[in-house]
Amino acid sequence: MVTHKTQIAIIGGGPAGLLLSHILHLNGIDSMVIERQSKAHVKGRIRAGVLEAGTVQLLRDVGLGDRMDREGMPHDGTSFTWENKPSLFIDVKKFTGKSFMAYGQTSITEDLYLQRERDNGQIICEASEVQIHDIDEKKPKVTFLADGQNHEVICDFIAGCDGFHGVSRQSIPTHLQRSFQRTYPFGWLGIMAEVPPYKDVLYGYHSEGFALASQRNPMLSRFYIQVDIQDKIKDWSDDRFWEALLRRLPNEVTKEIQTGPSIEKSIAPLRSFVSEPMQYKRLFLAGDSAHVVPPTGAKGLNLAVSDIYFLSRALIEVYKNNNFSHLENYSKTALARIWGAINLSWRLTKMLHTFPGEDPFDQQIRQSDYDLLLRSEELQRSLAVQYIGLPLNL
Ligand code: FAS
Ligand code: PHB
Repeated sequence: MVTHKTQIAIIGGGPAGLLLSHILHLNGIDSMVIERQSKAHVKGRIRAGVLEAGTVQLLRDVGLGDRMDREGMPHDGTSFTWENKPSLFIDVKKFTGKSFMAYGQTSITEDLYLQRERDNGQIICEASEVQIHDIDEKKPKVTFLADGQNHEVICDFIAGCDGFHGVSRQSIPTHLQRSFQRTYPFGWLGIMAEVPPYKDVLYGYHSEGFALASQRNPMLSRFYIQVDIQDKIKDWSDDRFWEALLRRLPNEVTKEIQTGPSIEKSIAPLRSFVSEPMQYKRLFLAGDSAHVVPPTGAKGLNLAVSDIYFLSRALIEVYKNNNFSHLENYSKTALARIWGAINLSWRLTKMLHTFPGEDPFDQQIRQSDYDLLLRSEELQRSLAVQYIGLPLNL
């Protein structure tokens, strides 16, 4: 048994785990990240693309903004289109004074790994059989297998940043847990193409299905279309994808879209999920280990960041001032912001997707949601405030 000692054991080396490790390091607090996959696998994941104003500011504040500010694409608003109706630009800058940034989670993960390596951060990759022990003791423990050896990490606290399929959430006694879930009867087929992107982040409703135009940099586009939950990648050639996407968007948009061969293609399922509480004794959950949102509101990664803002602030208070108040209220504080994002993501998903088996009443309600947005600047303001993200220092 190889024994390690640290202050915070972090399970999961995705954006939540790495960002927590980095912020703790900046505040002189020692941590060890234990990641199941290889570094290449984690860095190769293609996921989120839109950063809320609070996320952008936090990354700058902790010294991770340089590449984002060089390569990211700032936006003052987001576009909506609707079959046979006028398009709508939600002017987030006008309503909130803030902008959001198109900058891929892939790049953020690369930036985080690079920074942790520069700071000699302890990151154990390709760890298996990760287990949590003694979370109700003063010195909880994480054990795992790596390089053919058994390891134990003796620590003060454990951060469960291991995503929806991780082990951390299961370590909270089931009789204390409450979970809330909605699974959606469709998926998102996403492609990456090395072509100049459409100018806006654009959400499109069409009776054939939802479509989204996004971007990563001036020569890298990201597009999605709603597909049947049973669909497989092999069902979708590039040509079929582009034809479906262009059918679902109005001519004033499609004439600006450049198509090209996909360099990545994947289908993601959509679900809304929250598990409460996000803490038990010396275990604290953050990011997708505690909650998952459909990507329609671009909230998943941003919620992971706000969880880490709250959790790192709480742990720093404990070590610097022996003050446990933020830590004791971590779950309550994080959940208040999480449910706001769950709400927005669910509403936009309901409004912008066709649901199998829905009746004409459902369709009329969906159309009226959009018609009200078109007519009401107050509703547009409300959407802008939620889309840009509530301030982190609530
Ligand atoms: P992550 O899942 O990113 O990281 C968890 C880490 O823990 C992983 O590296 C995993 O390998 C590791 N792990 C798991 N089990 C472990 C164990 N037992 N031991 C050790 N390590 C373990 N969000 C958006 O905002 N926009 C999008 O378009 C979008 N698209 C997405 C597409 C897909 C297919 C998925 C799955 C998610 C998408 N998301 C999107 C949400 C996504 O970006 C998450 O919100 C974000 O990755 C959350 O970060 P983490 O909480 O760090 O979880
Ligand atoms: C993306 O760029 O991947 C993206 C943008 C907006 C969303 C979801 C995903 O709502």
